[in-house]
Amino acid sequence: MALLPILTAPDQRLKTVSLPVAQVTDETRRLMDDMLETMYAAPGIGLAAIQVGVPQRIIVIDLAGEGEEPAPLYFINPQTVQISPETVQNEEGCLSVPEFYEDVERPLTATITYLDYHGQQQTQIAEGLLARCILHEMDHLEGILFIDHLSRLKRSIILKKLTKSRKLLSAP
Ligand code: K1U
Ligand code: ZN
Repeated sequence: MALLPILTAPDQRLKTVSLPVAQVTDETRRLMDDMLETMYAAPGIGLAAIQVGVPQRIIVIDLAGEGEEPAPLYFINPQTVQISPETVQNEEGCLSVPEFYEDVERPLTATITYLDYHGQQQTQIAEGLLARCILHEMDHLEGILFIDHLSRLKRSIILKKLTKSRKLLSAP
């Protein structure tokens, strides 16, 4: 397994619309294993393949808390079949927007279909944090970041700060 570098905004590759996976192969599984290791190391609770520069419709998630058994979830080619009209506002972060946390309004529940680790068709009915995390990661597959749900002013302040800290990090 390998740790992969995570792209950070305003990297334009994060705006890519990812492509469906044609077939779930050992290579797909190796990528998902590496994504999971990268996500645990960050640490985070979710990761989309585009965040490690791979424009494929692949998501990994693990909501297990510290001291709990790992509970990895793998979603390939996820598709929303139902979202609740009821929405909730809650704080989100993103490994591609490091150190910023903001409230985002999202549906309370979501039902999705997807292919699992073995390429089998599955359905997930998600609520609360799992629904939020799945919808956040599915946004990544469309090239959308959580800051795109904020006001233009808030987004531009965050992007300016990220650009500044990136310049400071790359300065000799
Ligand atoms: O970058 C990402 O897409 C991952 C992101 C997922 C997410 C978080 C919160 C709401 C929706 C989606 C993160 O994992 S940010 C880090 C984080 O939330 C966290 C880190 C360590 C422990 C617990 C949470
Ligand atoms: Zn994210």
